[in-house]
Amino acid sequence: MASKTDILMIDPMPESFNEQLGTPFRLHQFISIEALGPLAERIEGVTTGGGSGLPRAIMDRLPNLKVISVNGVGIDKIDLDECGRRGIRLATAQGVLSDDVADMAIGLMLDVVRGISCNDRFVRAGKWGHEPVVNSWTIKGKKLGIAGFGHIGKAVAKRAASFDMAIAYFSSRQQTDTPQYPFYPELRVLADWADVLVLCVSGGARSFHMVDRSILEALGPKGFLINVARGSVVDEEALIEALRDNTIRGAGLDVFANEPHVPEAFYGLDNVVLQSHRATSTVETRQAMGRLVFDNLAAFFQGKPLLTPVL
Ligand code: 8YV
Repeated sequence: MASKTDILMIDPMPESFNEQLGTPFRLHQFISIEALGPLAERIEGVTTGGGSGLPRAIMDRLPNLKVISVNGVGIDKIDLDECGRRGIRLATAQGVLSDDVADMAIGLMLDVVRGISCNDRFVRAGKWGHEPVVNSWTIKGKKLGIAGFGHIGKAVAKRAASFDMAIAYFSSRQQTDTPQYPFYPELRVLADWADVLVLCVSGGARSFHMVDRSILEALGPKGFLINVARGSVVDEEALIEALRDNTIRGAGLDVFANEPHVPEAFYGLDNVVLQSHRATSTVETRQAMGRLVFDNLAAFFQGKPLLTPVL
């Protein structure tokens, strides 16, 4: 009987995935570098989440690593140069999660602009009937700026169009398949134009603190920021200040710089809606992602092409 290939799981995967993946592979949950011991030599594949990636310290301990299958689309926490140097192949779960992430962006926008979570707290605190009900703002006719116009950014635009919003985008290059949306080559100019700025860019060095104090000032006191990209894209200190002093009106955040740590300063602010990096956390999408993680590994070890390759 052929021996099973050893796979290291950096993030825990659902039980159903373990059963499926466990058939042709031997799965090992990562605990710590120290705990890896002699197993490290046998690991040929890694599964990990986009938010966790594969820290270089772990990668360096896996001399026989051949393939990384990401349970997400983010590859900002994987050393691509080192993968290239060592000939390690890389696949993501691209294509199955864009709709859920776009839904989360729209949900956060509706929530913060219409004050839904804020009013939920008002009702639960028994304030209704004792204190005035505060008005929120209308979505229709507002200007939506989308930073990052890949699959997710375009899925956000498609949804927002049905709210009769004006839509424009910032991206590293103008897209040819969406001539209906104006392209802004400068984020600052888009932020100045927009009432709501949604971040859908990839993480990593190129987008680090792309949204700083000056972009928040450009967005302005009637503006809202929505982040479904990466926490690293936003200077969190600047954002906290901007929410406190009404440099912008509000924010909806699914991601943070140092997850799962969320700066406590956000907790006391009523003009921010917070989520625990769960835009792809639906039963259906997590199943589809898990399937793709498995199929990529299975394809690789059967000598077939990866389904959704990056490298
Ligand atoms: C997931 C993500 O939450 O796709 C990504 O890069 O960050 C999210 O979809 C994550 O991959 C699960 O760990």
